[in-house]
Amino acid sequence: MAYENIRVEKRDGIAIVTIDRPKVLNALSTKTFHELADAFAGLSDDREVAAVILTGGGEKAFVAGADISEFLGFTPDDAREYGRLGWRTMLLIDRLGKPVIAAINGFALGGGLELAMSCTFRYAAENAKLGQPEVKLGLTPGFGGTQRLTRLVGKGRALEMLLTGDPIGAAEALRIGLVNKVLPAAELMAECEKTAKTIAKRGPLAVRYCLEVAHSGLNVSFEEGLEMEAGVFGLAFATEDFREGVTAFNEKREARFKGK
Ligand code: CO8
Repeated sequence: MAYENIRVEKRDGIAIVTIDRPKVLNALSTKTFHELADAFAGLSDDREVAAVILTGGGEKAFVAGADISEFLGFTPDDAREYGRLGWRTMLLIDRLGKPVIAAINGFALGGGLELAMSCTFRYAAENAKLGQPEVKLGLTPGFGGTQRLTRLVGKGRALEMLLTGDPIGAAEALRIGLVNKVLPAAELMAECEKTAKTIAKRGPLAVRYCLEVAHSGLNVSFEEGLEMEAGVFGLAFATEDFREGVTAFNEKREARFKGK
């Protein structure tokens, strides 16, 4: 599939996906969602890619939300299908089986913040503004915002953002745990790449198991979560990567993992 609204670059075991419609602050049109879904399905199966960075084109925005220009033409059915396309794409990113780092290089509003929250974790530029402004449009978040924000920052802080619709700055996002790091804009991508490359050096299966258990463990009791962890711990012992990791440690060298 040839892309019009996104760019995908691959180098050194990582992929960089850029939503590239800077004229409309990278707003998420139906076509953009289809392209993102296609790209991430491909990255999920791509054994050369260990980690992904997701960012926005231009200097101003990560993503300023769903593409509002499409809304007034939507029938209720269209709106439901658009909503489904959005949350399914974000769930695909959330459950990719490899880490996706959001590089928030400006506005992350509405669907843009929901997209960033569907990533594994987030680094932000100092100029970033993050918010769920849907109530200002007489709408609710439609791509998981009410669920992911409450889980990430707690119910009280999430509801303050959801009900006022007002954005917060990068420093406040860091303080409440919505982003993991704040960097000068010029250093954001380099820092994301550094972290992505660090993860790319780790055992790919172990990374995937960590992601799986962290996700599934949130939906079960603590004890069941511990059982799941024990399950993948046992599974790791059946991998070549585990033998290589321990052998490399004993031989005081870097491990060469194969993802087997
Ligand atoms: N959709 C479409 N176009 C947009 C969007 C958007 N979300 N955001 C900005 N643009 C366009 C502007 O219309 C403008 O276009 P033009 O130059 O043709 O007038 C261009 O991008 C530049 O924007 P501004 O001139 O407004 O730039 P400013 O720096 O003055 O302001 C803001 C930047 C504050 C980000 C401002 O653009 C803004 O408020 N944007 C809208 C933010 C917003 O409300 N986002 C949430 C949208 S709703 C959503 O994401 C979830 C809906 C739930 C989906 C449910 C599915 C059924």
